[in-house]
Formats: sequence, structure tokens, C-alpha cells
Amino acid sequence: YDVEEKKRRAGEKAVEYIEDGMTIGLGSGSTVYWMIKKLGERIKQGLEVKGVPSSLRTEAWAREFGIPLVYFSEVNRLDLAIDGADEVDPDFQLIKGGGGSLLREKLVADAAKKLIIIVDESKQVQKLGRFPLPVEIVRFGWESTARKLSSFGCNPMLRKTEDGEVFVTNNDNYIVDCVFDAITDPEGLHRELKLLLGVVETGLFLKRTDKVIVGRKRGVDILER
Ligand code: DER
Repeated sequence: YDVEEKKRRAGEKAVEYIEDGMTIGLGSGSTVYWMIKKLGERIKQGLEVKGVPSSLRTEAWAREFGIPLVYFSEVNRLDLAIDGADEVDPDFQLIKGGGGSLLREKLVADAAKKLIIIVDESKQVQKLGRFPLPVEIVRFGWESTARKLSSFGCNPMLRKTEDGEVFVTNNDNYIVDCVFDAITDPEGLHRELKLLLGVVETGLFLKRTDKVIVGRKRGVDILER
């Protein structure tokens, strides 16, 4: 069954939780695309909200669909952030960063009172780690940072674009995708990785996710903690 249809269902359902007057953290990725598109329709019908985009790609979509944007510097708290994920476990621990926007996504999610994650059902896992863990690192001396990462039993792969160039994030950093056998202690791993010289942020989102909306063939499931 078409995965895009499942993404669309989850993305559109999330818009029902957006109320007039809210300032919304807009996540990144192809599932968020459907949320932004639907939100644009609701705004045309009179809904008044402002968005803080978590990537340049999301900013472009927000402009395309007419979502008023506000700069992160102008707000201190967001009412709600809505974002996608690459993996979601039963405790709502996430791996994110597949699209390369994890640093801004985490800053936006952290500033939000509530976080709603929208996924198609393929993202649900029992244990995190099948998806390589994205880690944002500074460009300078990236090889030595990658060597430090590999001492944690991961095999860090420098992310490339389709045309073979090294991928550079919106924050002018690199991403290494760390292949682990399994991530048994996400909290501990995140803390240890953050302490490594050269590491900026990891794709482990362990902060409170309040709702997970799962798009399925037959509809959507709303999971709450
Ligand atoms: O890069 C990200 O964190 C995205 O949110 C990603 O995790 C989900 O992207 P998708 O909705 O395109 O699968």
C-alpha cells in the first residue's frame, strides 16, 4: 500500500491539534510536507498561526503554502512542534536526522511545550538502532571526530549527497551516519556522544514526545504516553 498515502494521513491528522493563535515548530521531511500542505489550506480558511521552520526546505514549503513565518529569535516558547522521525520505539524514543536537519529540529522541539511526531507505520520499532544514527559534527578535523565515534562500536559513514558531494547541513556542519548493531541504552549513548570533541548533536530525540500519530493502510492511530 502506498507509503506516501500513510505519510499524508499522519501529516494531515496532526493539523487537527493546531489551534488559532498558536506558534508552531515546523519539522522537516516528507511526512511534514503533508502537514504543511494541509496547514496552508486551514490558514486559507482563516486559521491564524505562525510557524518556525526547522530547515531551509521546510521554510520554502511554508512560503509555498502560505504559512506566516516568524524568526526563532522573536519567540521564546512554541506552543507545539510537529515533526517526523526515522524510528520510534514503544517509549517514544526517536531516531531522527534522516533528512539532515536534526540540529534545528531538536532546537525547535526543545522550545515547544508539546511535541507531536508523525510517521508512517514503517518507522515503528521495538528497539532503536536499525536505522543508522545521524550525528552532526563540525567540519574541521572531522576525520578525528569520526575516529572517536567509531570507538563506540559504530561505523561512522560521512553522509554524501546524491551526486557524491559531501553533505553540508544548514548549519555548515557534516553528518556521519553511525551504524550500530543495536542501541541498548539510548540515554547513555547520547550523553557519551555529546561529550566527544567535535560532536554537535545526535539524532537521538529522548525528550518528551507527547503524541505519535501513525499513518496506516486503514487510517491513523494516535499514540499517547
Ligand atoms: O530528518 C528528519 O529528522 C526527518 O524528520 C525524518 O526523520 C523523517 O523524514 P520522513 O518523514 O521524510 O521519513
